[in-house]
Amino acid sequence: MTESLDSAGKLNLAYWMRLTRTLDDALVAMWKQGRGVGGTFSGRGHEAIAVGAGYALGPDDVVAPMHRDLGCYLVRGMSPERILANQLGKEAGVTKGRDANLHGLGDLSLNIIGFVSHLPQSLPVALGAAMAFQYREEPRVALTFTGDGSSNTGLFHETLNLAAVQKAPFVLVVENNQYAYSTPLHEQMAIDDIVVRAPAHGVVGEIVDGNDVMAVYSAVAAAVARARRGDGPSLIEAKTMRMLGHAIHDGAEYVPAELLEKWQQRDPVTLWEAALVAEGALSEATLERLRGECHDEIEAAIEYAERAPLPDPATIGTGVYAT
Ligand SMILES: Cc1ncc(C[n+]2csc(CCOP(=O)(O)OP(=O)(O)O)c2C)c(N)n1
Ligand SMILES: [Mg+2]
Repeated sequence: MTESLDSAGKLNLAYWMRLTRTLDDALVAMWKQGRGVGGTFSGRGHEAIAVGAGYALGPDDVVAPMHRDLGCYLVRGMSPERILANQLGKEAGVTKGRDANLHGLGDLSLNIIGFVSHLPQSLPVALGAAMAFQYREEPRVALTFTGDGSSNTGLFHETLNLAAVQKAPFVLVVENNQYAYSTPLHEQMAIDDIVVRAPAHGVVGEIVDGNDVMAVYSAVAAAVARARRGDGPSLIEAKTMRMLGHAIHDGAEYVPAELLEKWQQRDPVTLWEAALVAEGALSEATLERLRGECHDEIEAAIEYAERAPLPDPATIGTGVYAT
């Protein structure tokens, strides 16, 4: 992957981010209308991180997304139909109706490792994949994400340490969205930038504007290239803001309104669309068409998922570990 993009690539980023926002909005609306089954975690505000990082990977690279990375699932090839069917507990969903959530949205045929609820368990799993690639001498990279809150755990440090010692082809994107559930950043840690934890372990670290998709893409593409060259792991701290509650049942009254207003001015989806319009790469008419296409695509996927059958109750014990 190169670290810059031609105009088609830039438009692709706009498409994936708009599709992500449209699906995210639909999931939130459906939950509020009582049409959703499972827990719904909005990734509003995280679109540039999820899409930019996912887009920077090569086809054979592996990714382990977390709960705000809807855009990463989409950009790596998981269809809105399957995601929606999963959310509605349908047989056609990724987990065949076993987990109506973003949890478990793994599909190794797409090189996507499923997400489990326990944080940050994706870190050692992705590092294991990276070490396997290294051992087999395959030119592949493993990328995963973690939150600011999750970066305070022992597993975060153990993973970075081992990744550095092994010089593993591993990229960690920290989604610093200012909150872990209701706990603001400075009640969780006594540092301003999580990136300082990278050099402490011998890992290359960089801060990026998590609301600027091109910045995320470029930094991740450079980290992926470095990992593929055999130059070891990187940590990218992408600073952003969680624009809704932790999950949709959480109204986030504890977040100061001014903070949300400040970040709303830098909404990652509209920021990128405006940048493309300003540089003449996108006309207002094309932008309207793109938004319409995303809307129609998601509406069709909702219709499909709502009509799709539930799993056969006789299969309830299949594919689960405890029955
Ligand atoms: C081991 C573990 N403890 C607690 C939880 C419950 N929990 C889920 S998300 C979350 C907050 C995570 O915050 P952060 O890492 O900043 O990610 P964000 O949700 O902000 O994207 C908590 C405490 C969990 N999933 N796993
Ligand atoms: Mg957080």
